[in-house]
Amino acid sequence: MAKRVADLLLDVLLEAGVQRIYGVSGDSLNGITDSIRTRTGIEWIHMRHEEAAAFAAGAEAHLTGKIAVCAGSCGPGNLHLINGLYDCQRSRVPVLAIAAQIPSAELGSGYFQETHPEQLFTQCSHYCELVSQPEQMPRVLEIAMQTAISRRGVAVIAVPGDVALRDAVEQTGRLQFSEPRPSVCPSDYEISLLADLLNRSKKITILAGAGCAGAHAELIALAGRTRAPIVHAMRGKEFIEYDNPFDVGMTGLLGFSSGYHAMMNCEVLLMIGTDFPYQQFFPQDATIVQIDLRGEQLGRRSKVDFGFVGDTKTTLSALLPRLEQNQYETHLKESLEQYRKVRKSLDDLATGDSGKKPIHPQHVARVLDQLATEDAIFTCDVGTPTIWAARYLTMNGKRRLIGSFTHGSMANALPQAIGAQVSYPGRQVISMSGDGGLAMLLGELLTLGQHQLPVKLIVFKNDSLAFVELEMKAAGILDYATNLRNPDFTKIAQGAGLLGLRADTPDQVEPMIAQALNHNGPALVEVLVSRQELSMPPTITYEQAKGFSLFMMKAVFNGRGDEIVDLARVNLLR
Ligand SMILES: Cc1cc2nc3c(=O)[nH]c(=O)nc-3n(C[C@H](O)[C@H](O)[C@H](O)COP(=O)(O)OP(=O)(O)OC[C@H]3O[C@@H](n4cnc5c(N)ncnc54)[C@H](O)[C@@H]3O)c2cc1C
Ligand SMILES: Cc1ncc(C[n+]2csc(CCOP(=O)(O)OP(=O)(O)O)c2C)c(N)n1
Ligand SMILES: [Mg+2]
Repeated sequence: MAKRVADLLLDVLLEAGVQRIYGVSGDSLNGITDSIRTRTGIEWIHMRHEEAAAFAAGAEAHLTGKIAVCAGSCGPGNLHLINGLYDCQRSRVPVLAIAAQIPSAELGSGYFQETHPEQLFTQCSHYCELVSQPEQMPRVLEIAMQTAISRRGVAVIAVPGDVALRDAVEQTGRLQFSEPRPSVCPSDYEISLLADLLNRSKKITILAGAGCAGAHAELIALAGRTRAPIVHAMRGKEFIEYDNPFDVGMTGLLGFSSGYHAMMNCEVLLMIGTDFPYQQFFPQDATIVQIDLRGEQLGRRSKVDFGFVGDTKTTLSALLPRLEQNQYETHLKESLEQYRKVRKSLDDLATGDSGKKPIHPQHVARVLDQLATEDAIFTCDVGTPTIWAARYLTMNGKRRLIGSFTHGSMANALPQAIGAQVSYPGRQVISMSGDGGLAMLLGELLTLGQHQLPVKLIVFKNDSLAFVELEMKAAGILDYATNLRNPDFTKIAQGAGLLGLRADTPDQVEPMIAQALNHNGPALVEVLVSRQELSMPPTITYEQAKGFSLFMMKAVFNGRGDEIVDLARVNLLR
């Protein structure tokens, strides 16, 4: 039988090491799914929503560093991919999306399910092209893959169902896709400029991000030489926080006051591989130096006095021999002491009194951290689970942490956990889910059951969109539209073929989580956590404080005194 365009597409994917495609099938994808059916070495991962397929592919790409693939059928099928693909694009993970298209002869007629993926996906991809005739395959696919790998992001190919079923013209595809790994170093002159500046400075703070992955030793050596506390941005947590005697925590609204003050009190702020987005957390008077692989990132978030283009490992390796030992210890000592105190106060919140409600979410996160394996993969939903993950999960160089940190989409944790578990069947995968987030892509519980993926879901059941409630309080708006009337998630889990458990009281938290983690299959634990658990920013601005008291007054005027008592009981009287 002649090779079809779809077969050639699969040949190229297999050659590139792709082991699976996440998606939901459909008429226009028939050529592709049929070609997968006849092969070994590549698997169709049947999801329940294409958005989840894109999130799952993104998690695979994040963890493996290799290109991952998702697919959606024409029109609504691939339109559903978009939010997940936005997340992949913004997180800079290499993902190929196959957007099936309506029959090519119908294009432009307003046909059933007609959309124009080449236009729809341009914002969330580096490359997006229609394969309108067999001659374009495999070249367009190869360019798409090379672009996703090289520019680290999304590439989309739109393939009409009939084109996929036509005979291929070419018979073979490209055999390898190079991942560029050049060593990028600022010029010799720039390195001496930077060394001179650091050698002249006393109070130096490092703000490090995900761009420090793979350069842990160099970063620690730099901090040792410059006696600089290291503040990390959220996406850098998994690469920077562990084995780090200079760690003073994160900054930002979810950060630690020690991270905040270390940045605000320095003379020189050295930003390395970070795109930390919040301008108000940058110092006004310090000299700011930024090192990033991408020149266009320089000065994006704050004024920058010196910007250097380089990869972290190469740049720090070139810099270190030129650095003198900073003799000024006070800044580092003070920052570390402040960190010790704030860490203790956060740890003090992560407790539970036996039998006494409510369960504090910090306690749940702490127990998870203690019981999870050495190389567990955590995912956390946007919402308060992101806070608990940032503050209570301990990274160790083997554990991983994925969220929707840049795009900030709800409902990311479960589909990302699916991608993680499929890619690493032997590792423990834990989804820290919000009750709002879980409900948003609830159908993916069925994917766990269908593929028997032993993901462990810990649901922070606070019967609200708590993060939004917190934002409303801080802005002085009375909370509204945040209430959730929740189902019994344990029953839903059981119906989907999962072990379903509930922790009602603090003393049930540990045994229930332990049971779920030890269960040989997918499991869900719903934990009834307190709703009003404040996660105050490291520094409370006048506006925020004003907003907060305004909330109190509005609540009293509206006769919601109960809630204020609740707030006080949970947060102030603990
Ligand atoms: C609800 C919510 C609240 C949040 N609150 C906070 C908060 O309080 N604090 C916080 O920190 N974050 C917070 N975040 C996350 C935040 O939005 C950002 O995603 C995060 O701060 C960015 O982390 P990063 O700088 O490490 O990573 P990225 O944004 O991914 O930046 C990495 C940078 O490194 C560069 N790079 C990549 N490779 C290299 C290399 N080899 N060498 C040099 N440079 C390289 C890239 O070009 C990029 O500029 C929150 C997210 C959510 C969803
Ligand atoms: C798709 C999407 N819709 C809305 C939001 C706004 N938002 C951010 S956090 C959040 C609440 C999340 O609720 P839940 O998952 O229950 O977590 P909680 O904060 O209650 O722990 C909402 C609605 C968003 N980030 N993404
Ligand atoms: Mg909630």
